Amino acid sequence: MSRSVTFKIVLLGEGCVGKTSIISCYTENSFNNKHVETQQASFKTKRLTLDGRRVDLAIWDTAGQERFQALGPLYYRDANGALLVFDITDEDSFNRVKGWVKQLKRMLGDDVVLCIVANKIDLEKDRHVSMQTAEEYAQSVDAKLYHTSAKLNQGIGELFNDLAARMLQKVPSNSNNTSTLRSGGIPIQPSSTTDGNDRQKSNTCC
Ligand SMILES: Nc1nc2c(ncn2[C@@H]2O[C@H](COP(=O)(O)OP(=O)(O)O)[C@@H](O)[C@H]2O)c(=O)[nH]1
Ligand SMILES: [Mg+2]
Repeated sequence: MSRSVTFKIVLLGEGCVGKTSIISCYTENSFNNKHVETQQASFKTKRLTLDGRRVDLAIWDTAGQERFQALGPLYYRDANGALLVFDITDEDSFNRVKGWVKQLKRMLGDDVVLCIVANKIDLEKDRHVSMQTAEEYAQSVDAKLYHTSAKLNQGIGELFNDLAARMLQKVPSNSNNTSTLRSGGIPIQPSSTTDGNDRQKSNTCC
């Protein structure tokens, strides 16, 4: 097998849309009904094999700074992919995604692979953002739309697999880069499903 590649993925979106839940669902196969506020930016890793190539994903979660629209440049820096998450029952959270996309493009240009994630599809009966509205918006910013439920583990594996494949497409096939691929990146040393920081405080909201 050729050498592995590591991609940095960042999650962005309003508080309580399900960012942490999506990561837990994907990396730990777990779901918590309570909102747990992350105290510091942290990342989890996941290893997968795509087209015979080992891919390590470093998946970054915010530390609640989204409340102040104040994610620092370190959070975005060298990200290969970004998930812009909204809650389909909350129109505000969808509108906020537009601001995050602008900020992201300002910080990273057009190189980053964008995914708009419509989460909580298990709450279809309370939907306030139509699929068509979300689809039209995603197309307008050159992003792909995904439909997920972290609660029911729907669409999550597909989302990360597809994102990994899209990021991999941007890598030259003869590349043997073993760390992050964006130029000037901080190498991320992968370890399987580890916390960058797991200091968390139980704190319900929503
Ligand atoms: N019904 C439903 N609830 C979800 C889903 N994903 C997250 N939640 C709930 O939404 C709340 C906020 O989730 P959390 O992951 O903490 O959001 P974050 O602030 O964006 O990280 C918690 O109560 C979760 O249990 C989902 O797919 N469906
Ligand atoms: Mg969170």
